[in-house]
Amino acid sequence: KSICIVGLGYIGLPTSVMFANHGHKVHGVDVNESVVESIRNKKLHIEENGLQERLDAAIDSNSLTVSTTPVKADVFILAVPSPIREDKTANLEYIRSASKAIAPFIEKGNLVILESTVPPRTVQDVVIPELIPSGLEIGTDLFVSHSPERVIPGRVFEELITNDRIIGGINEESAKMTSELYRSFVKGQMHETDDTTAELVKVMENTYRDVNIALANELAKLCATIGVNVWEAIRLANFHPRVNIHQPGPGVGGHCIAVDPWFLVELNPEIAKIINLSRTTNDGMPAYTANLLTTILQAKGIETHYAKVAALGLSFKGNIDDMRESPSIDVVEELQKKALNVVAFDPHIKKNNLEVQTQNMEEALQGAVAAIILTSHDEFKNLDPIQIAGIMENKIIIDTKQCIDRKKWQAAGFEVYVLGD
Ligand code: SAJ
Repeated sequence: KSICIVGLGYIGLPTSVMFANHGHKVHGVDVNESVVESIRNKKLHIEENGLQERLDAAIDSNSLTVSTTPVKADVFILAVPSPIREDKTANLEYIRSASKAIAPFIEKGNLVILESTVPPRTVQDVVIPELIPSGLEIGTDLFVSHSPERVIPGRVFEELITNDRIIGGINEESAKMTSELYRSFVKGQMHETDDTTAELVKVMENTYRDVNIALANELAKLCATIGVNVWEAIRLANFHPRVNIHQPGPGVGGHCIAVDPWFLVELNPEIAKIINLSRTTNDGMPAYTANLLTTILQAKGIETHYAKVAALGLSFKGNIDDMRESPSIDVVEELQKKALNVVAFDPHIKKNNLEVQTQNMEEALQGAVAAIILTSHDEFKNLDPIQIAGIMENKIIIDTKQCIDRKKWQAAGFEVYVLGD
């Protein structure tokens, strides 16, 4: 089939190369010219395991072309962002404009698939109205579905292939056509349903995770007051066959879990109380983390005003390069509000997006009164405390992800503090 994919980000690009490497002719579209230019030259603007070789193969075999405008195709896939506004309501403008952009290229018999995570009813209320100008009868001449992406950054290709897929068609025929298409590379099961149910299912999955993480964070705060290590307690509780408590941390980031629950709150804040509270709990973790650091320093009589602190990790979680909604940035800001001099380092974030960022870890640690680990990058797990000990002002390390070997660090003379302990 010929497939036109709109949006070449964390989902659209991997999906494009997968279809291109599985017998389809793919045209990728992005409004950002520099993104299009770099993909055309086989240069990646995002980091994802296995993406480079798959992109090389797709471009070299001519099965993937890219530009800033859509082309005619059998299938159109929308993989554009659906962020929230300042007031926590969904901003569906990218979905609307992508739908509008493909409308002139649509012909009889085509299929339009929305992959972006969206509030329930978006296909009905936002996408379909933009497709009506095509003049085609929706459901008989033009088929529409929602098949939400469910892959986890870092393991995108593995999950694209093995995860089950939710296929929400506006009618059975739309769902069937969509299942058949993804069958090109999906080994998991296809679960066909209607479009609005599929929209809700995806948002529910991420909300479940957010609420569960909020519970873990609340437990972490409680544990800290009674001298129990929450990580150990959660590990033990999870041996129960029906318990799966998630992990605490400095906050919840990324473009999914920190965003999607608001779509449900927006539906009815009076009803969605636990969801709302969980979002607020998780959003409060950066401030809690910053307080933890200053409390430790003050208890040791260390002057915090203008003291240098090394923040290790800026991406929203370990081993990825994505800084969207990263709690690390909020922790840095909270620390700055407390007049600390923060210098941040992240081996995965190449560009200097933040003023406080350095590309050199030693520069971050040099003379620091403490270091705080905010993401569980392998590079931090494997740090050699003996090397670091000499360059810091105090041997104090705060581990918000319980990712370093406490005994090894203690043996090197460090005082190790863990969030939720
Ligand atoms: N986090 C915790 N504790 C945990 C797990 C995560 O604090 O136990 C934090 C992470 O550090 C990170 C944030 O939550 O800041 C989100 O990380 P994540 O690994 O839970 O999820 P994402 O955002 O990378 O991907 C999620 C996945 N959803 C589910 O697992 C239900 C993925 O499958 C979705 O495709 C993706 O959202 C998406 O695009 O919606």
